[in-house]
Amino acid sequence: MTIRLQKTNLASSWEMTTSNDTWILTKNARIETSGMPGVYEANGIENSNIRILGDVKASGGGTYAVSFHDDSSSVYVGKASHIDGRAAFAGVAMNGGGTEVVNHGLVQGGTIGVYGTAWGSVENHGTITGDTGVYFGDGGFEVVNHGLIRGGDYNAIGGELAGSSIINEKGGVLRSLHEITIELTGAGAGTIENHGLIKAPSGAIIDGIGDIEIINTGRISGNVYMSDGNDTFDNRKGSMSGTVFGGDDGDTYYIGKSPVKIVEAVSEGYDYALSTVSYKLTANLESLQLLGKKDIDATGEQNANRLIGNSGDNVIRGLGGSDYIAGGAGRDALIGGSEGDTFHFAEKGGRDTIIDFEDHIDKIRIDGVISQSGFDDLEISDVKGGALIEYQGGEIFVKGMHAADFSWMDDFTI
Ligand SMILES: [Ca+2]
Ligand SMILES: [Ca+2]
Ligand SMILES: [Ca+2]
Ligand SMILES: [Ca+2]
Repeated sequence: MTIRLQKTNLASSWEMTTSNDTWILTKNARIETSGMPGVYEANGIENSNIRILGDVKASGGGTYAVSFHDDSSSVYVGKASHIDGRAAFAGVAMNGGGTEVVNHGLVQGGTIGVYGTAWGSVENHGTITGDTGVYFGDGGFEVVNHGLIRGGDYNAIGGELAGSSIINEKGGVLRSLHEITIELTGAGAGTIENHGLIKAPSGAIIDGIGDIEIINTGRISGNVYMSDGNDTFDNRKGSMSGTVFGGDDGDTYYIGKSPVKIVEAVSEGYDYALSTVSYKLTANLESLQLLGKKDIDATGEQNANRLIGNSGDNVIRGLGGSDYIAGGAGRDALIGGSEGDTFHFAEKGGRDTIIDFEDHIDKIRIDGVISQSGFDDLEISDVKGGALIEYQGGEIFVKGMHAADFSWMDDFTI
């Protein structure tokens, strides 16, 4: 490996003409070109390690300030450096897969700040701007942002979802001035982790038909559109000021202290909420599970829901629809609401209370009681205010019922 230095100013392209070498544009050197790239790798050259410590400026619609052609090359942009492609197509353009940009300075493109024709990675500690900030043509790319990536008329980050990962670290800002901040397209699965700020005038994140996983421990300001696919939105440690639209298929929401507004339409799949705080299902979410061991409450919506308590003392309300309710461990209060509900009890069920048991309409299901003979073995007795069912591992106080009211056929199910 040879180290090649460029220490003086150039008014023509600086060309990488050998593979596997390190090319350094030193701190006070400046390259300025018109109609041709400022820095570029010649055809067939690969594995170049390009370090830009000075400034590069290129102008001309189709060109780039810095471009390289083949796999496994990388560009490092120093803290004091300015790669100015504002009057060109891109600040940095990468052709081929496995390419890498590490930016500590300022990279600007007219159309795209950092442009990958295939897949690669961008690690940004400085600022990247363009009409689109960072764009990759293929999936499988990675962006890790500690600085600012800003889009103008288009996205801050755009590309294919499949196999891609975007991590916005603490202190990092992703924003678009006029468009959706992150736009991922196509099928497959990919992830966005936000520990910083994602800000948007029109929408923060949109993905297409694929399965996106969004983990937010920072702040998202703007709507999130997860569209088709089995998507996940985890907001347990973050905050969110827009609305999350789940779109079609089965979506999963992790809910924490900070409230999230969720929109699911009728017939948009079987959707799950898992919550560490008391939570009421938004319309058209189907399942709610309480997490942790705190004494928190779960409330369903007007349709059939699956409602699962945690190990604390929970109040669980099904509301309308035929709900399936399981309090789990702890002393739970269970309220089925209208229509026929099923109350499910398992081992270590604690002492639960069914507040509104409707004889012949609601059903009790106890793990291990799978036939009439098992039912006959249950201890059912009259106590003050209702009936007490004792089973292996717990007790159920059924308010307003008498022991004689219970029959295997009408009140139990397996
Ligand atoms: Ca979806
Ligand atoms: Ca649904
Ligand atoms: Ca319900
Ligand atoms: Ca419980």
